[in-house]
Amino acid sequence: PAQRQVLREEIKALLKAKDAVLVAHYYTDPELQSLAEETGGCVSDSLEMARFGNAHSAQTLVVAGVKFMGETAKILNPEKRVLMPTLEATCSLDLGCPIDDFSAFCDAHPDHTVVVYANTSAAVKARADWVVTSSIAVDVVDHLAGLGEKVLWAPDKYLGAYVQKTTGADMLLWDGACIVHEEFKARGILDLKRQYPDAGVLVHPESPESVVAVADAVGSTSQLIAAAKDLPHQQFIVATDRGIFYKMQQAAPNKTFMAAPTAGTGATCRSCAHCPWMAMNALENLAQVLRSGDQEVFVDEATRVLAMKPLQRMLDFSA
Ligand code: CIZ
Ligand code: SF4
Repeated sequence: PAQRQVLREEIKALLKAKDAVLVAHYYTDPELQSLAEETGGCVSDSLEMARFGNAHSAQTLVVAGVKFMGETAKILNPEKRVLMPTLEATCSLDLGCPIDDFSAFCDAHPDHTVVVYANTSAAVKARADWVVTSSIAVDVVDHLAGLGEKVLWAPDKYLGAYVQKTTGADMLLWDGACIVHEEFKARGILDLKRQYPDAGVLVHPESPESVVAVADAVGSTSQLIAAAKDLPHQQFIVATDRGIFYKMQQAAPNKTFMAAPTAGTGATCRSCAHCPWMAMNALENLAQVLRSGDQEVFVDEATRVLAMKPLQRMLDFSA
């Protein structure tokens, strides 16, 4: 603990010395979330991370999260330096949607408006008409459906199915999934509810439809934190990354939170309610990247200019 404190103090001094601000996702380690809070950075979902980094005056953005979040920061802030604790942290949705296959899919359906989730590479965003996060996916697709547009959606098939069901839009879905949310099981949640009959169930729509069906609230990370505070329940079963418990506990200090059950439990479960890529962010590599300045994010300029358009559309829509 004394050593952690020394490391924290070193990071704080480095952030100041390098004119850098720490932007951390809800799914990162509480150690990083609290450090971002203490140093005037932010802890949030990917939409707010993008907004915060864009508005902040610091010349260096340090993004604790996964690769697409660092790329988004760079696309929006080409003049700033964007560092990540490790460039190795990626996402199964990004990995499952390679640009060549995706581009061919778009070419095959030229009459569709292309809407991609923020959890994609810069190259995939560059091919899209719209970028959305889970907090505004329903609103954007509802808007497009109202204009009579057909939607090609990528990459998360569960979030896509949820948006389709909620809006009634005409949607073609890419076959991708988040390895964390895909593992939650409705049967396990119902079993746990028999033990805690008064518990509310909070579900992120990257989860399978059967899990969404047993929810008391369905929404993005920010929306689930708000629900934890606003719903009358004193206990919650939570179907999203357990990194979120840090902020949920802050929002509702007297309530208790349990991770929703997954199929595989114990040491063999690589992604039980915690993203293995988010988990790559730590105090040690954060300090290291601030000392060395390596692990810098670059996006080639032609891609960046193209990806900027659908991203800006998202920010303008949700402003
Ligand atoms: O699952 C993720 O990576 C999420 C929820 C990202 C985000 O939009 O904050
Ligand atoms: Fe990707 Fe899922 Fe990890 Fe989010 S939690 S970064 S969607 S693998």
